[in-house]
Amino acid sequence: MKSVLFYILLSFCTISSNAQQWTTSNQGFKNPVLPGFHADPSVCRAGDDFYLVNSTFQYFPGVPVFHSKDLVNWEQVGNCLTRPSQVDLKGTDGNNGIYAPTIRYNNGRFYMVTTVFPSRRHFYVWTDNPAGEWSEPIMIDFAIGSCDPTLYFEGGRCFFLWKEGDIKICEIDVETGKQLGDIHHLGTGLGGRYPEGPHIYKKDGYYYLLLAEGGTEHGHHVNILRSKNLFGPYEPNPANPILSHFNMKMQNNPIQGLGHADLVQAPDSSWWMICLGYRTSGYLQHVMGRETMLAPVNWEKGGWPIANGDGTLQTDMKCQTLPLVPLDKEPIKEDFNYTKRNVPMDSFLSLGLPMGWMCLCNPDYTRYSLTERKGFLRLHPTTTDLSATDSPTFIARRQTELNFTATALFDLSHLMEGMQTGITAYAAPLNHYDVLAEKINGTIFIKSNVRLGQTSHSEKPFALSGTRVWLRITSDKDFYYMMASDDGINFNQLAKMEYRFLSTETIGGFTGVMLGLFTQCSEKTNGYVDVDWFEYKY
Ligand code: 6LW
Repeated sequence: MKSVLFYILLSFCTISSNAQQWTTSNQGFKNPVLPGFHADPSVCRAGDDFYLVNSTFQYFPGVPVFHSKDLVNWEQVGNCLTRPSQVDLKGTDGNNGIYAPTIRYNNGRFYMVTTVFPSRRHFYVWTDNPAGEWSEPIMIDFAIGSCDPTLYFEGGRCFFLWKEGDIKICEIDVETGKQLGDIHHLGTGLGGRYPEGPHIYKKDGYYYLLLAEGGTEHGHHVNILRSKNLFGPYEPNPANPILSHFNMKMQNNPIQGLGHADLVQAPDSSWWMICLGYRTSGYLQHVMGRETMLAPVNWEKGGWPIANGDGTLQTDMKCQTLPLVPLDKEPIKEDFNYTKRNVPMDSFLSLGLPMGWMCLCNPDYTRYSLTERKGFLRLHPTTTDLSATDSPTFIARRQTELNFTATALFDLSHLMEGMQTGITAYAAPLNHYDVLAEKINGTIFIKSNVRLGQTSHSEKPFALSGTRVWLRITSDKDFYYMMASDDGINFNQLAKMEYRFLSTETIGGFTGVMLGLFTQCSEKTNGYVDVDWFEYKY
């Protein structure tokens, strides 16, 4: 009897350990693990710590660095590109700037490799402390073109892979970025459009080549190939694609466009996939950009990796996770207190802003201050306005949920004639919904402004009697509502606009809606505005 019981118990344990990712008794997690515009994720592990980076295009500082112990809870600890000397973003928009990065850890050192558009120059930066400043860029001079570089380290050697028509690989000197040896061609995957986002992993005597195909839209998917030789030929997994929502089963799932993945092994030897996808609203359109998702991977010895059982994933993931290490909840209200950081003056982080706030292109730091008036964000205007493909006085954070309310309290005591300031749901220079204050002939007016391509429309200006105003943008997933209040209690709706005119499907580009604070002026002035706080509720 004892031995029967023993075998029942043993077989139960074997089943549950083989299928440890798929049992129902586990805590689960929610996708996306990084909501809002967190595109092109790449992940690496150093000891018990995971680090993740994303592309940032025209935004500065570039390439946020996130840290996690469990792959589910991520905290931004820094940025790879904090100094203008590292990257020139002048004149970039959501189709340009910093494209897909890869992060890798080798021999105590972290590397982040990426491409800057429109010059299409590949470069990498390195650090021994991912939460600190990263090196000046090391340029890859022999491979100019296209995008999606990655690094593969083996036995003290470093290989650079990138997409340029097909997937190419070449050994480099990691100290200098110089070419060592010939360029080898690894093919174009399985014939889907835009084979890209390559990464190499070695496991059980095979080199595995992970590739995204289908373009970053609805047809996006992930394939995997393998070879006994790093330079190929690579044979495809018969079960490709290993990740895709471009199928009938997932046609009504809110998550679409799954692709651009990276794999990582946890200290307990479980495998995980990080990838991008986006949450659509009606009409298969999305406004929040491409977001970072997580899937468990079952990867048997000598076999192919299987992502979440059938290559699909859910917002509500019912699987076992690593032991969860939850973070403090992000504050709903940003009070704009200065955070002192031990960084050089030319680092954006010296401004002392909370992580996650970004400017456009290479900002002039003197226009942003948390120290000129304690507890306030002071914004100095410029004649470069929000519709310029340049660096207006604009600072923003990501929209992370379809239903949200963002409110900011402005002190307009120093708003000068010809100045405007406000809050905006910003998708691109010619696609943003604003609520703003402006001074005309000594009177402050509050109004909504909607920019839709070549059309600009303003609604319902009202005269403000004091110098304080609460400006608000809220969304119920179908519409954005632009609102204002002179007492912080009663809000007037000034305009309502469809969300889909800010969607990627309408305007193109690779980013998502940012919620920003801005100021601008028709001619040079010494006026400024102080923002007391910014609140984001969802
Ligand atoms: C990126 C490519 C992609 O370079 O979109 O989804 C491009 N994947 O890999 C821009 O993010």
